Amino acid sequence: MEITLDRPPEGAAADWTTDQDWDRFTAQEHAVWDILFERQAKLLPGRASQAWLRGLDVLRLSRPGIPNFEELSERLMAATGWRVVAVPGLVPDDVFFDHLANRRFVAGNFIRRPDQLDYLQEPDVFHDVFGHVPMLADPVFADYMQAYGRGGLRSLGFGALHKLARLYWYTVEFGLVREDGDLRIYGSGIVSSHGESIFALDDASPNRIGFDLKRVMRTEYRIDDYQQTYFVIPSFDDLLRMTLDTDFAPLYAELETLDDLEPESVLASDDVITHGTQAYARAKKGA
Ligand code: HBI
Ligand code: FE
Repeated sequence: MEITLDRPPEGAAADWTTDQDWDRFTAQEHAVWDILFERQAKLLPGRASQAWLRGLDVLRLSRPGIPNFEELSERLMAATGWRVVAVPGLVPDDVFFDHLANRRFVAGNFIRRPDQLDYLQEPDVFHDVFGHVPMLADPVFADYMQAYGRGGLRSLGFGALHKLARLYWYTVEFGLVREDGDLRIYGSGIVSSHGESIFALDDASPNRIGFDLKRVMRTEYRIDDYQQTYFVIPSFDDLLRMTLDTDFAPLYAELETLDDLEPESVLASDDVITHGTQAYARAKKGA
């Protein structure tokens, strides 16, 4: 796990938000955004979900470069009632969930360096805004994110955050959806990564398995490399309905009695779309 401070740093409010101070970004920082944006905007038609592609329009602001959150929030607010607020970096779980429950998405107030175009662990403004915000312009997904925030706050009372965090990971961050029979990307961690946008759909290495809430919440994940398993939802309506219709208290109790599963595991009960070779993960381990 990343290290998170337990109180807001100097200059941040009690809810950890800060002024985006957009004028402070340098021409080089805006150029990093533009390079990443162009590369991904070219790659994603035909790969990203229709909902994400439609939502990309909210990012077409009056100027190129890192979006100004005030202008962005105005557009997002008109679409779904969400806002984007700036934070210095990772914020504590309860703070994060409280923002989501109130339809505020927290976005990192910094951008990766030009030598980090392909990989960085901390969520920067490119991951947070390019990856997440287009999906927040979709009314159904916007409601799912708010429901997740409310559920997250409740999960803290059950000591079940690490199980619920797997749901976020395998949907919001690394989810695939079936559209017109094909697999499409909607997870922000995939759409904001050039390499994983190709790997997640085309590579023979990872498993692709039909989404099942209990199964997903048993499954560990890796934060340091491409995923070994992707879970596929039938639609965003189904995802929202599954989470709203589930009583999580008994589910958490049941999960306590079940073993956690390795990221690459495949069960006899799984709806297997691709049984991955895991060649990529094995090569990495041997390297
Ligand atoms: N903070 N800035 C930021 N961004 C996140 O995605 C985030 C966070 N704090 C906690 C957190 N995510 C986790 O609780 C979720 O991944 C479940
Ligand atoms: Fe993210």
